[in-house]
Amino acid sequence: RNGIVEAINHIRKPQCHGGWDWGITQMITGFCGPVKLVATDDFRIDYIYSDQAFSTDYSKCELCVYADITAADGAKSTVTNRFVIDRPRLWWPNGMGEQAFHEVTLDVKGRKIKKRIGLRKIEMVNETDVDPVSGMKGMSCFFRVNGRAFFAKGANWIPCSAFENEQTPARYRDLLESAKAANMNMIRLWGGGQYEKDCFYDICDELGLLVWHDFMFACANYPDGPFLENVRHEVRHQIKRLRDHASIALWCGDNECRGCFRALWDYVIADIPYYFSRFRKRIDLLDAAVADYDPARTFWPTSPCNGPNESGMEEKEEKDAIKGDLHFWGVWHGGDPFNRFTELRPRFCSEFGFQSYPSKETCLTFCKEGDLSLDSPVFDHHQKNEGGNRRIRNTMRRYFRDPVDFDSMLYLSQVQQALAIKTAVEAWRSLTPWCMGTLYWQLNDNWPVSSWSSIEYGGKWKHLHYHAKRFFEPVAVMAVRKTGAADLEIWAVNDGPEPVTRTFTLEEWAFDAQSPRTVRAQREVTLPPGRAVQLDRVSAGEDTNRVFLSLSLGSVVNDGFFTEYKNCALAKAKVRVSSVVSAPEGAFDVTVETDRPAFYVWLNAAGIRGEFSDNSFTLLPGRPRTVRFVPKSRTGTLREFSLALTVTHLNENCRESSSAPTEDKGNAAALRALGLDVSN
Ligand code: BMA
Repeated sequence: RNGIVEAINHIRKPQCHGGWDWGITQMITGFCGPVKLVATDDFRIDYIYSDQAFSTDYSKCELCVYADITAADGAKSTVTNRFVIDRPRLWWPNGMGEQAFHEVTLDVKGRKIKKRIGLRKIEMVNETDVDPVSGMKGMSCFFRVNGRAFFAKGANWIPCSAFENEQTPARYRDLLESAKAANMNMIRLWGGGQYEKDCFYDICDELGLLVWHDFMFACANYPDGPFLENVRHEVRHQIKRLRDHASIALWCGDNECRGCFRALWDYVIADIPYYFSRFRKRIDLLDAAVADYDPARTFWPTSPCNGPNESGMEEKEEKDAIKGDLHFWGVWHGGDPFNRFTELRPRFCSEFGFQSYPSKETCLTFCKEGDLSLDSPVFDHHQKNEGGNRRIRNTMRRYFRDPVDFDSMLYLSQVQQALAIKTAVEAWRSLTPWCMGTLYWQLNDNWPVSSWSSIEYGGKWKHLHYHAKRFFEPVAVMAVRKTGAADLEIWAVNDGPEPVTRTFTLEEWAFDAQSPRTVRAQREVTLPPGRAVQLDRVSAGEDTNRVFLSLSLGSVVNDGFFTEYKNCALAKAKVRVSSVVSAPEGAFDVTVETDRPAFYVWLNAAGIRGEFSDNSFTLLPGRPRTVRFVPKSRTGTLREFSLALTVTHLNENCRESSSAPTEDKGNAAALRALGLDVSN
């Protein structure tokens, strides 16, 4: 659990070293990163940083570069130079344009230092408004880059390894490239971890991944007094060190330090005004540091909060989803069903998550075959959230029939995690532009563990990561099933700056069919930029457990279910790999086909590092799919790859039910005939 090491909040080191609900307790101590002792009788360059100011149409940028210099006798000075850049090439986040850089060279007495700078203006927009649904006063929470508002799509980042020597540039690059490959444009650097190594920010700049940057405080009650004096030096250094990274979107005071007051400590509840005033002192100090050392960036007091003023830092309740950022843990910690996500109207959800197990390959890095059981001590040791395994298992009963064996348990846990997060993101993207951000918890792990991550320790993508790639597509189509509704709402969203026209197709399929039962719609639709549009509303009538919808919008596909999978009469599909051929650069093209609709079709090349271009998808009869496997390390032969390749799908992993599905339509029709309500 969090904070096993008592009073870790009094030590300025990554707070998760003291234990976290996904992390090993590992109080490593010592220098972090390279250490140099440099002798000089001349001077030292402490920091180089810059300010950017744009003309209203972005045709001019005034760049002011500063260098803080300390002479050998200790005298300090700041050297300044000003440049005006006409028609600057701008830096944009992933999916919005290029990541252009300018090189700044500082030359002091022949000692040259080069720095790469991205020119761009980033703003956090907080304007009061009224929720058209509840009539309550809300406050927007979205980012604008170079004058363009955009939907933030991404995940939370924790340290990429619990072991300092494993935090290699290759590991950073692999994880961040995976984030970009999943159409993300923002990463939240979470406050219980560490101010990251330079390579993290360099890669984020290069890939166009914006960083919501917490200061490193999390889920604790921090001291005031001399402790804060120490903090002042820390944040001054970090801000000056990092502020020139184009990727940093804002500075945030901490993770959940305000939110924890009631949740964690009785002694705090007994005197909230006192503890709030202490919290406030730290937040004020951080606020002032940002104003002094990086005035162009927004300071966000704590995540989550309603906004950047004192009243915004009141305790956040669920009704406050309509103001500022939100951490929503009703699903998972609260045990709520997945469609609870559809009941909220968040402006920017910066945390929400659902756990799964790692793949068998990753489990076998810490477990023997014989210990592959939820109750074995070693497997349980790699689950740090109390009751986590129970919650995964109980949730499975809500949505799926029993897994057939332990491998299926691992598979289903990843499928249900993907389903949970997909439900949330699609519902919230359908609220665009009311909602303008979803950052799920969490991108990565810091050791092999059962957790909320979409990428396993070692880099392997879980089902969720493939779904993220699809649910974060810039132009997306989705079926939203709201709590209590029998109908599916079909929505489309276009994140780009221009309207787009695509062919929208809506087919209804029976689970045992070989072709669609009906094509309910097929038409050209034009989607305006930055606003979700409802395309249809579909009811399955009496057939909720016999049919599903297949949606497509141009090349983007999705599907819609009217009820839980366990209620559906899924067919015994025969999915087979029909061909494997070598592709350029050591890749392989794999074609799969099926005789009946198959869901969460999962390709795996055990023991070969690499990812498929798509995976965990729906496969329809008569529509073979070809996906490319790109290896990440040594390329195997076609034979080796083919031997390692396996394919499975949902129905193969669930126990068949000999009884009728639980929502028996014959029965429901009979009840309806008697005039009884069958909706519950
Ligand atoms: C969030 C995070 C972490 C934690 C996660 C899952 O609130 O900020 O503290 O790991 O929940 O419990």
